[in-house]
Amino acid sequence: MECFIAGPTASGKTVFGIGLYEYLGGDVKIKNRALSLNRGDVQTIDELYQYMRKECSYPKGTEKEEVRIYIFEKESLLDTITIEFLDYSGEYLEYLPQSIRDYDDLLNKVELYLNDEQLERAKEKLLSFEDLRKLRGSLSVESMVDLMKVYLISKFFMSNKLILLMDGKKLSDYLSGKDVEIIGDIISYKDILYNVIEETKDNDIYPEKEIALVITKADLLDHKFERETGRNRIEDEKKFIKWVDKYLKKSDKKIPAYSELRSLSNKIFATSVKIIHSERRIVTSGFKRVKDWIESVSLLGGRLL
Ligand SMILES: Nc1nc2c(ncn2[C@@H]2O[C@H](COP(=O)(O)OP(=O)(O)OP(=O)(O)O)[C@@H](O)[C@H]2O)c(=O)[nH]1
Ligand SMILES: [Mg+2]
Repeated sequence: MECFIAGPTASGKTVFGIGLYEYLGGDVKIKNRALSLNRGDVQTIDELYQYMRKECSYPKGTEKEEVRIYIFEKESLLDTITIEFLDYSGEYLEYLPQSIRDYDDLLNKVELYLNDEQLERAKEKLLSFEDLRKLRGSLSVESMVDLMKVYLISKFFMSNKLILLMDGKKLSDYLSGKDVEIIGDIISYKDILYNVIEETKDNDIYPEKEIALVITKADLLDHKFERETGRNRIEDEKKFIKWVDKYLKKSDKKIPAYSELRSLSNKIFATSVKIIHSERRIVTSGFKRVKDWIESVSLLGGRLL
């Protein structure tokens, strides 16, 4: 099974990826690799995870202009689950619907850099991590960005499972009337999925897809949720999801594109990866504590994957 995690800048991709990594960890052997398209070495998910355990803080955000890809794999007797995500600080998602519609123009721009096989794959929207790994180093920044779009579109087309992150911070700001950025993100997702579904429905090279929405940083909504309902998000996750759903579908804060997005998605979850501070210091030791940070990612892991 191939999963792809998508999310706008700072939506929590890295932290969520680390949470899933931890969830899949344990005794299972995990392959993990990372690729930076415009720098030398880059930390793997495992290194970021170890950093988080040791330092008890979130890993640094992706620097401007930097593009990294993380991939990790869990093998079991039944299946190999591959999880992949792209870390970047630009707004790729926003332009993606247009890039899907004008895909031929995009192909024209990168054609020059690809060998025949890679070009075939790019045409079919099946460009992979391995392709990018081989192409790295031979590209200018501009063509790298174009190639990234081809790769990103490919992931939307070829993954079995798409995990779309909705930033809980933006959601919280929206519900308290401070910001409307979340609307743009929801519209982008909806537009991307419409395009992908339209193009893949009569085409059997692409797998059927399961689409999961995940509200990240859900702890930032805890206060509002508890005040309004008297409930606790972790104890009552279903109620929490319903509460968010109702806001975005029915209240005066509703976002029309959200209803459309929900109708295209199979499931919705909420997660948080919270650093636990003890009274005087940040707790730094022990696996159990790490588990606590990623409580709700672990909880949903079994159902998400
Ligand atoms: N409260 C809270 N904050 C979070 C959580 N997850 C992430 N954050 C915060 O959001 C920041 C960004 O998270 P990342 O996982 O780096 O997000 P990203 O999408 O990978 O960001 P870029 O790669 O920089 O675009 C973190 O540094 C934290 O400050 C969470 O579950 N709860
Ligand atoms: Mg990141």
